[in-house]
Amino acid sequence: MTNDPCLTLYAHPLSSYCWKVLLALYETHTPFALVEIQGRPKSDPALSSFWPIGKMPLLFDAARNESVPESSIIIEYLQQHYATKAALIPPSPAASLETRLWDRFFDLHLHSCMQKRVSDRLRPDHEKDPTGVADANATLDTAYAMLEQRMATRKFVAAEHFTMADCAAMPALFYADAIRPFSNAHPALAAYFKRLIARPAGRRIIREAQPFFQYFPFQATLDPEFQNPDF
Ligand SMILES: N[C@@H](CCC(=O)N[C@@H](CS)C(=O)NCC(=O)O)C(=O)O
Repeated sequence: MTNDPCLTLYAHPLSSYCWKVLLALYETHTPFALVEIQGRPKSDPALSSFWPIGKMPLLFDAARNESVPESSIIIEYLQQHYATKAALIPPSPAASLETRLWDRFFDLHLHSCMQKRVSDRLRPDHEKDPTGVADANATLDTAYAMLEQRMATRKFVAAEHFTMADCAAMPALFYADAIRPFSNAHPALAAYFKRLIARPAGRRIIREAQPFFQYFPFQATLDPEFQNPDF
């Protein structure tokens, strides 16, 4: 009899999509082993042989001999096979759709814009894409305004309790706020973000990422609180 977890997450502590799955694992107290991807995921043989798209995270489940890519699918898989303590996708059909809608909202309209800003910052000057950056900023502004309205009357974004949509929200908002800060027009959004990062799972993920924040190209505008070892 071994206590080794059968789940292995291929991920990196700085990666925002990996945070989304780490949040799900920590929130549900699901045991797993972390394999830290070194360098680009595309050059990692274990990951890219299964998922040539070359994006992390990837979950491997030794008990079922299954490899699972894509953060939302990993969370759905965890819910189907492992989650015991928390329903990250609510059982009611209406609430489950709402959860998936807001999960998509964060990935497609916040996370992708934040990633666009990061990748543009890393490009050499002659490869910059000012139109793409302006589009990303405009979408972020729209997304912030929508969230401000929604979060004015809610504790969690999709249901009465913490769900997959909140897992998607936390990393997207964390990095987006450093790149295009919330303003005085966003008190409800800022308060929601604060509630997410105050959860033990959120704090743990931020602490685990601290040694790597030096590689985040917007480190200068990251709240110093997040870089404090006592966070
Ligand atoms: N849709 C994917 C997106 C994953 C993704 O964009 N991962 C980034 C890290 S946050 C990545 O692997 N980037 C590495 C690269 O593009 O080389 C998901 O939800 O898992």
